[in-house]
Amino acid sequence: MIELFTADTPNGWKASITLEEMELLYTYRHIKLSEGEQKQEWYVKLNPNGRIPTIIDHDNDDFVVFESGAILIYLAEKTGKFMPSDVKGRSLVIQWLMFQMGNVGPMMGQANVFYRYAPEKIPYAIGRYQRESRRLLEVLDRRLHEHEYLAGNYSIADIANWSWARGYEWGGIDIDGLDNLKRWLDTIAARPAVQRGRAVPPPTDLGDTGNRNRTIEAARKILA
Ligand SMILES: N[C@@H](CCC(=O)N[C@@H](CS)C(=O)NCC(=O)O)C(=O)O
Repeated sequence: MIELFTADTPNGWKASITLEEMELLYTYRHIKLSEGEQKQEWYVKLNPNGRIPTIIDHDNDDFVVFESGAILIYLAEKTGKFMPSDVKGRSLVIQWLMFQMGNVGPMMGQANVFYRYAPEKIPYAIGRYQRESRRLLEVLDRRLHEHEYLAGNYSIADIANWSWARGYEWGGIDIDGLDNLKRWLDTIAARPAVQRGRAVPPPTDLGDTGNRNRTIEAARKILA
């Protein structure tokens, strides 16, 4: 049994969607980010960075994994699913996974911060992160012009990038003209396991509660 520590945010969904896609048995604990639970001593012992997600694999000597990209690779290697084992196929998946970890997540995250959450609107910062996010989504769009998925068959690289790219509107990033990206966003959104994973945990503060002010308030508490 896997135990997942998560919240209703893109990095959390990456883990819950992957667990659902792989049909792994898991339990989850919702870490209340706006209450600072991720910074409590017991949790920082599991995740030195004090962020979600984290997993404990109780079937593998209670092995702990933090950092969402590392969690996805661990689960793919454990199950043999959603990442090929040949050197080139595996490398392709890791390349597109790293593209998300090092680029799409950080830039779109900052677009959210400066466009939505910052009490002070700084046009230079908003413009910088929105332009950079758009450029990264164009990179995905070009890749998806040639390929149905990012790295061969549907893989953990798609799950990771999708979990962030789907939130373009929240960061004020327009995807006009990115038709390959739109097609891929819709195809993945329609997968039942993705829908189940997106519902873990049910939205309470940060996630898509339908109440945008509540999300902004919760995010501001974390950033303070
Ligand atoms: N690189 C980390 C980033 C994790 C991360 O930033 N998680 C956010 C939620 S999406 C978080 O826990 N934020 C709480 C905080 O900043 O205190 C990963 O991919 O696991």
